[in-house]
Amino acid sequence: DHAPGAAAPITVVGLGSMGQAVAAAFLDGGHPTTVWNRTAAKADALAARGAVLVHSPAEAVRAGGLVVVCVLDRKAARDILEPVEEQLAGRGLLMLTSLSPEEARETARWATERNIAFLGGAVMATPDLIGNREEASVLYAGSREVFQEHRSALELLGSATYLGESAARASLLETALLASMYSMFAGFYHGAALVGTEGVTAEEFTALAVPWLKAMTTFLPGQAEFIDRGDYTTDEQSLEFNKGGLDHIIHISRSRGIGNDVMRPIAELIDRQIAKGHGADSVARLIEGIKHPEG
Ligand code: FVH
Repeated sequence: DHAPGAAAPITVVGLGSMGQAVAAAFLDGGHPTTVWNRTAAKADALAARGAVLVHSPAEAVRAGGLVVVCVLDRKAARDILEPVEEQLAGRGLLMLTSLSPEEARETARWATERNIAFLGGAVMATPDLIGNREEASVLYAGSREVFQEHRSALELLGSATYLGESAARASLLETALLASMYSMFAGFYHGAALVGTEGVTAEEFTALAVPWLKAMTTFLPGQAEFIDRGDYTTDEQSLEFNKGGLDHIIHISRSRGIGNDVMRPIAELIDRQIAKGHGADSVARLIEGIKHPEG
């Protein structure tokens, strides 16, 4: 529904802080962009830059092209989309609203039953980073056709990674990346608290922590190999070896009045695997304790 070679029309439904950034990136990339928001005033700046403001979700869907939904949550998205499901049939729908893996799977099923091609997107960025391909990334899962057809538009938002047709994947991978991030931050806070007992500032600590943590990430591919093989046999640093390190951190922290709430769960995971007789295995075996929690 657009001239060959011309940028495809895109409709953005939901102009909160993320939806506005997304619509602006499409506009900047030359896409004819139609927008709708429950509170119309949030479209003013976009309309001044050339977006077409419409006054109902039905008009927004009728505008043609890819329909991008970026409202608060699943319920808001459903309340907007269900009344216009007939107009959406045969169209591509990109959901940038955060969904749980189960919600994404259910929404994809709902869409498929109505002949709507569903693509879920998990935005790994804040609105101010949208458009920055170095720092913003979006994970996509669901309709391969929608991803391929609109890939160049999607790359206007940030780097675009397609994870396959299982719609739950974008949300699940996002959750896993956030889990890795939070535990890294928590370890950093523990370290900063510890050095603080000697008057070292968090800023000084950061100057050492950043290159250290970067260097440590080079071990992740090797850890992944153990995990994917399911064989943790190693002649390098074993669980027993790492137990010594963890016990040392816990002891020094305690002696300086620092809490061990971050470190203790790691020590407990190590202890459990050693108690099961795996002390000579790689520390990557800790994943077994995470996959099979006790109690
Ligand atoms: N902002 C971020 O950093 C994160 C990054 C990761 C992904 N999230 C998700 O993106 C979705 C939208 O987030 P947002 O930051 O744009 O959220 P708000 O600025 O609060 O805007 C919310 C929009 O949703 C509209 N809305 C809410 N309820 C309804 C409803 N019942 N019917 C119609 N629209 C509704 C709201 O409209 P209005 O209040 O302006 O009228 C805004 O357009 C979200 O899933 C994040 O988890 C962003």
